[in-house]
Amino acid sequence: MKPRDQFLDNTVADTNLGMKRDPLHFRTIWISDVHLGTTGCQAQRLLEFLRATESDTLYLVGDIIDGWQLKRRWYWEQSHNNVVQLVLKKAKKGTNVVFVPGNHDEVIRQFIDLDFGGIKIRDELIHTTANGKRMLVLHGDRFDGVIACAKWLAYVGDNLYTMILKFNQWFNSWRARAGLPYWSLSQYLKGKVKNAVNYITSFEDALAAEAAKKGLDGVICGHIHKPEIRDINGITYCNDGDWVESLSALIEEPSGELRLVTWGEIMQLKKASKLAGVEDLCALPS
Ligand SMILES: [Mn+2]
Repeated sequence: MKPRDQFLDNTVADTNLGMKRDPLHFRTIWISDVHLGTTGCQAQRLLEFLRATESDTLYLVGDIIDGWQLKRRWYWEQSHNNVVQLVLKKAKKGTNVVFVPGNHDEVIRQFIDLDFGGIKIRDELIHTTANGKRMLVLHGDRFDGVIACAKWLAYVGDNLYTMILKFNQWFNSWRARAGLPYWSLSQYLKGKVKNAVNYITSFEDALAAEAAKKGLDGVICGHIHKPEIRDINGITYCNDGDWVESLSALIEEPSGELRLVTWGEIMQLKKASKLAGVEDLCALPS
């Protein structure tokens, strides 16, 4: 290659270093089940994820703040504040932030169709992907038999779940010290317990059926803390997971392709892009 050609080549490469080519810029990001206000919430890891990523639209698909647990015991760390501040900052800087409340933040449901600090509070809605797929976006608790029938039963389950999560955190800090990778006990248990498997399957089927009934291509939800993308009778079922155990999000590529990402994967991508000289896309909240 002649020196002049090489120069031209570099120029092209430089102009391509914009946001669109960065692997951490997505068309859309969906997160849910953050459970701010609980000890199980992994706010620090969520902060790292939100700082490393950018999107045109950010959907908060419910159970972001855990009003149920906060009502019983006030628990709020600085990192929980930082998450709220960073989301507000993203909204201010031009990210289209949409909050679809869930059952744990149902108090926010009274504010549906209002906007707060640039964050749109909305009920179930339809998202159209870049390749024209129409996806129903909702938290999903409406299809949860236990919660629809008896709220107290859900509370009991909630307490047991909190205990498992506490054990999980202790267990994983031990694993980290032993040099072992993160491993979710509750995810493991969910896969083992037959009832839980049955419940998850019927939840997924119910949500896919709802999307089919509305004549849509798919559904995007949260609620059951089980990240997933799969085809159910021609309907694309997506669950963005959670930030207490699986540390996952659903993303839409500029092409419209939907895929699940984890905190670990994003941290690796960030490391790789830093090596290539790309700075943090969103600075620390002050
Ligand atoms: Mn929920």
